[in-house]
Amino acid sequence: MNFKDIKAFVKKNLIIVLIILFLLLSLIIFLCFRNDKDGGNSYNNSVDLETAIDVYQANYSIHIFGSDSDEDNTVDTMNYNVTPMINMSIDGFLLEDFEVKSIKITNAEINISKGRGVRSFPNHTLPTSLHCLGYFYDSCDNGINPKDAEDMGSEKEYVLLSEGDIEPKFYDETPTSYFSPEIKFTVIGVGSFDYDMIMERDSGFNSMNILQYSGESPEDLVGTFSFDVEIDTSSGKYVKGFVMDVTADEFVGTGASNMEIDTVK
Ligand SMILES: [Ca+2]
Repeated sequence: MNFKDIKAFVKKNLIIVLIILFLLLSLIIFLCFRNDKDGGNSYNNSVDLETAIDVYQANYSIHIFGSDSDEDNTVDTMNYNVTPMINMSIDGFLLEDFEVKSIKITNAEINISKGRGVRSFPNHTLPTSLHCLGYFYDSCDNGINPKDAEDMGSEKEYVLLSEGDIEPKFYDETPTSYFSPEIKFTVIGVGSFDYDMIMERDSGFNSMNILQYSGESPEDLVGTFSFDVEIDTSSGKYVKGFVMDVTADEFVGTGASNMEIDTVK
């Protein structure tokens, strides 16, 4: 078949040729989008590092809770926590040279239209022997009042344990063989209510009903919470993005758990 024949064929079967071209184009677009969904290449991790570092769990939970903002010992303010539960294994046994140099959380961001956003990280003084943590990184016994909680910024570098040590003694320590990012996002003062009025009306207060007491619409409380995990190794830098889109249907009762996190390579 020479060029002339091809030209004649195209002319004769123009519609079929156009359909084939259209299908090919659709296939290309579909493949591009599918790659994006699988993580795309926005951070360009090497294949080696993607093999060495695996995110095997990425979930988050929402918890709605009340706090006392005027210190009369009655709750009057609605807040919520967004807590990621992420587990990553780090194992460069296939690589010739693999040493973890640093592990950081970067670009922690809160995008909300109501309330005050606070990002919190554990300090190097919070022992893992303390099992009950409050809404921030503190003890349950004497927790920080949300009105006093300070935003700790968008970055946190973790303290690396020596190789082979897998037992962190502080919440901001991590082994070099796995990482579970410790970060809490809190939205403070996303609504308020009158405790005394509710007690009088319902002759009781139920923390499951805080959202209802506040009269806020879940649609107005939604937000996006995101951060990156950066692992610097002797074989290059690995960055993984995590995005938590809190939707209106996650504000039921006291919240939701085991929601899936979107990951971006
Ligand atoms: Ca109060």
